[in-house]
Amino acid sequence: MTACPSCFQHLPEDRRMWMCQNPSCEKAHDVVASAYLGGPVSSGFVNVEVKPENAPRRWTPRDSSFCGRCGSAQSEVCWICHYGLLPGWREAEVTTVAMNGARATGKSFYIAVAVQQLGHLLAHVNSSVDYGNERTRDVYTSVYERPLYEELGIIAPTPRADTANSYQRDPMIFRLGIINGALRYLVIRDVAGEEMENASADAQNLSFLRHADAVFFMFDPLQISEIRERLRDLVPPQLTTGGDPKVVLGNLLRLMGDSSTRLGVIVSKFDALQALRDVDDVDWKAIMSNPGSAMQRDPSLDTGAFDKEDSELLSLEVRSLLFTLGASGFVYTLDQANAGRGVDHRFFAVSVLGDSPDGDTLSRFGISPYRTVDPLKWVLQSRGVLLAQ
Ligand SMILES: Nc1nc2c(ncn2[C@@H]2O[C@H](COP(=O)(O)OP(=O)(O)OP(=O)(O)O)[C@@H](O)[C@H]2O)c(=O)[nH]1
Ligand SMILES: [Mg+2]
Ligand SMILES: [Zn+2]
Ligand SMILES: [Zn+2]
Repeated sequence: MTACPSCFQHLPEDRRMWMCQNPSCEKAHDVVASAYLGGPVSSGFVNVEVKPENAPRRWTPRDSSFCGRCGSAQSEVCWICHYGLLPGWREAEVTTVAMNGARATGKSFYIAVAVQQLGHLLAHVNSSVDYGNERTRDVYTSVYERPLYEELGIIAPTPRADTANSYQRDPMIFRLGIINGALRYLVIRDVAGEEMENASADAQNLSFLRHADAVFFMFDPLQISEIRERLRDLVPPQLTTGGDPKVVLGNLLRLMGDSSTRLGVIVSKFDALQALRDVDDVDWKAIMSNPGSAMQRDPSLDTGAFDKEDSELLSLEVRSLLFTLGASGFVYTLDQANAGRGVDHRFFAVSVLGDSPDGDTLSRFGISPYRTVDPLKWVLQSRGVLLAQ
């Protein structure tokens, strides 16, 4: 059983949908695909096949299908949202991750750097990261990689899904190779913080949040004015700050409903908090320079296995750090969600840069990521891609 790369729902085993992809064949407005994508979509001629009631238990659907209009070979699309599937997708194992958080919390920077770091991680399991399709190559290199690594600048704010031709309507599909006996893919969907700050609970184009294996929620410590104030002389001021994380978390939890998606709560821009070592405040100095703390280490790329003990220790430390940051209301919202049952969550700390950007250019120290792959290791282990140690 595998999931759709776009709506993240499990593809039903007993039915298939094929669609004509011939660009010169007739197309019609597709209500379902438009609702899932958040903008108008036209689709080609469709054929469907449903397992008959008297079919043998091991039913094999036909392996090809042809357009009733132009006769060309069709390709399979998701039964639910009509998004195109890559050849062989049903035989592969996919891990799905959705980003979340307010504006300017570091979601797009995270994707840019985490994908690079994932390559280093997979070397431990004798594999590597590749683009799953051309669309992913185009979007990842032009929107994420080039601005950050070549131009050493900023990534433009992610556009809302209802912006014309918004690139983030398409998931980014990465091929992780054959690991533990199966071909693995990782799909990452970015979102616009602007959209999450004002999200309505029935936004169908965000329904993938309910079905992801994990949602990564970015919490920006520089969003807290007291922290910004303390760091005024140490960290260059940011160009934008996003909305209240508690409000965005509330919107996310409404969108997720009672789903069992796990939530990685990531304190981003951790380099800024590490700069608190140098402020004239005994308490912060002590918290940020305790040599026994998991926050002082970064073993994330030492092995290809997920270190459960390190992750649990770090999670507890980051949780108490959030209290020190005055974000107790945020933490209690997680504990009390789902009518008091809480959400399955874990805390992380990452810095993708290792140092603060000055305005719209990166620090001359370049990019030295800290614990960036930790959240990915967590979700990949939950899907059996990586082992636990
Ligand atoms: N100090 C520091 N700053 C960071 C880090 N990551 C991101 N930033 C800063 O945060 C800004 C916003 O990052 P983005 O990744 O574009 O934020 P986003 O969450 O994608 O924002 P939207 O697309 O508007 O939702 C960047 O321009 C950087 O200045 C980090 O690790 N450390
Ligand atoms: Mg963004
Ligand atoms: Zn789908
Ligand atoms: Zn056709």
